[in-house]
Amino acid sequence: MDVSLAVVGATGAVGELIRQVLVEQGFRPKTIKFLASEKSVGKTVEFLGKTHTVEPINARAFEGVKIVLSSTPSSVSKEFSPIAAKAGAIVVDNSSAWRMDPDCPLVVPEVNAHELHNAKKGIVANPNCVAIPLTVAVNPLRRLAKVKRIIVSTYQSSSGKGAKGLVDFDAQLRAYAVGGPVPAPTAHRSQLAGNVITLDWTLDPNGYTEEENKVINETKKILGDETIGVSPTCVRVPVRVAHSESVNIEFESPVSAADAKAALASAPGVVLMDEVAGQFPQPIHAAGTDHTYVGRVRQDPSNPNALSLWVVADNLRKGAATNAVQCAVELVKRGIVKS
Ligand code: 11C
Repeated sequence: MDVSLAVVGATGAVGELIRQVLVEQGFRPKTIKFLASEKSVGKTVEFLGKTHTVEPINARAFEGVKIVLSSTPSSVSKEFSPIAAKAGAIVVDNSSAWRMDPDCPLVVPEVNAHELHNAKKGIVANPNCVAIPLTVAVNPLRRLAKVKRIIVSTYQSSSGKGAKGLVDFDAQLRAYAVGGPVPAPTAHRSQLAGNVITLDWTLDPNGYTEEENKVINETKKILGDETIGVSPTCVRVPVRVAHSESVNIEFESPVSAADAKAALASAPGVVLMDEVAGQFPQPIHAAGTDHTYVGRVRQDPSNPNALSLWVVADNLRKGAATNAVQCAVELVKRGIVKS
């Protein structure tokens, strides 16, 4: 992978993991630079045995860079991703700023890598961490029958709020564990220790949270099918890392659980954990890995055309950093980015 890279938002939870995943995936860039907001400029990070000083995000920093892996708040991305693209780079952008822009593909490589060829603005959007494993799990089933509707309830970990979510949750857990007064939440919208929160995101005018609306819109865009109904309920649960999803898929015609399991067993990115009695995916399996674990595949007793399943993936890895690095690898493999 003889291309020059920049990692933007290099000191955030996802930025740190992008650096780690690049190494794990054997990505050996020609050059690499690490950029971050003013408060992190001057810090140092290690990459492949070399120490790099974190540089500020500005137009000059993108000169000669071919791929930018960016994980910043949307406001930063709106300003700097077009600047990086104008300087000649393709930006793989983990924020939600560009996801629904028709000129920016929203890519999960196992599902729609071909869309990488359509980055008209030089920006590839990295999807939401619920939509990524959901589409990895649903896509292989689409060759069995057309998907009509997906009902998904999520069990999302604290780290969806980034490092600040974990700081908040850990402080609450420590107090909760010894029966002490639990400190007021600082990142989550309510106490998470010993609790679940369904309004841990901004509520949009349609009565769904911002997170739920992302799941609706992004799932349709990634699957390339606006006709699929998506009905989500997003919930934060007291887990540090890895999001779980209870998924009910209604097809246009009957699909057996056996056929679904066979399709999932050979699907890219999927680990089917449903073959041994009593085995089922859990966040403790998924955390720290790049797989989408699928289990509890079963017929819906109320609808012969529907199946239920349980999906778990590391939200910081497959739900963010790993997916972005996989996009970068595909950009090079497909010759979209050349050294
Ligand atoms: C959460 N999924 O768990 C969110 C975080 O669309 O990139 C990621 C938000 C996004 O809170």
